[in-house]
Amino acid sequence: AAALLTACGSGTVGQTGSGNSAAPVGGKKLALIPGVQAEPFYISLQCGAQAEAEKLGYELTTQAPQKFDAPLQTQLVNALGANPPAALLIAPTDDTAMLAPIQQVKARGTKIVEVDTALKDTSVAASSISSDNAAGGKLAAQTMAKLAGGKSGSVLVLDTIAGTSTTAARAKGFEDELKNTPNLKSIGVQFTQNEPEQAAAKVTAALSSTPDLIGVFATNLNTGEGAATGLRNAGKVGAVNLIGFDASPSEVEGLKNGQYQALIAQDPASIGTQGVQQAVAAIEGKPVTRNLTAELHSITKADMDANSQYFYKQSC
Ligand code: T6T
Repeated sequence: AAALLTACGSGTVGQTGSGNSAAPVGGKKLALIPGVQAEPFYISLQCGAQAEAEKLGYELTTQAPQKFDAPLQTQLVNALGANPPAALLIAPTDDTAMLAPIQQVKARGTKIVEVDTALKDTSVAASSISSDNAAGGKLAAQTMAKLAGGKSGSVLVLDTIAGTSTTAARAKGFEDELKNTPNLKSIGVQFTQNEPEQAAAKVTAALSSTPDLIGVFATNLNTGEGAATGLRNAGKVGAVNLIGFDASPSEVEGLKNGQYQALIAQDPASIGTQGVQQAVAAIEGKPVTRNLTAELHSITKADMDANSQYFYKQSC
């Protein structure tokens, strides 16, 4: 786990208009609480945030839960405690369950910036920065249609945990767009709890219940890794098209060796950079943009070398 956050009550930051009544808090301290620790998407996001914080003269401390799990993340939010940071950048692991703990931090004067995922309640954060996840799902469906090349068949969508705003938007964007390709039919969205083993088991089950399975859309890194395992175990690599989201080192390796036919890569470093910029603007009373997006890129084996700048990092 990352180092514990330390508090600094000596700052002279100004209050800005988001309704906080508490005294200015946190000095030049920013806290980042990603969705899960030791995971290339959030590591890359942290790298972007760290570099920008240093540039702007702020100190960023990161602490991430061991699992993508709302109770574990709540403990970290609560641990910000009586000495909260000037701003909290957070990827809420549940769009509803994380509302109360985040609101408590906000009530002490901390500015809230959502990075990657978001709460359903849009009144809490000063700013939200994410990929356009619905557009990412749409891009995945268009890529799936291209890969099928007019062939008919069924498609499975693997989501993570109900209440994860990002993957839900990807699944919905995919399903909505797939309706424009009459030869492809979705057999529905299945949840994996963000566990590769569950994703592998869902693929195994779908292969036996749906003989015309032609494609799988895995809405994030873990679901993709599990789906690849499921296809490998059944000897279906390449016969069933697998489109993954994200571009972790293992997914990139999988694209290279034919386990994935395409990846939709996000730009997590840019989400981190923009998150810090918005947090600092909110702290310093400068104009803040409520919603910002980072770019997405569909990458196949054929163009992967030209797109290597979008691959995620394991360390900064
Ligand atoms: O896909 C990313 C992130 O955008 C999503 O919210 C959760 O899963 C990842 O971190 C990948 O594991």
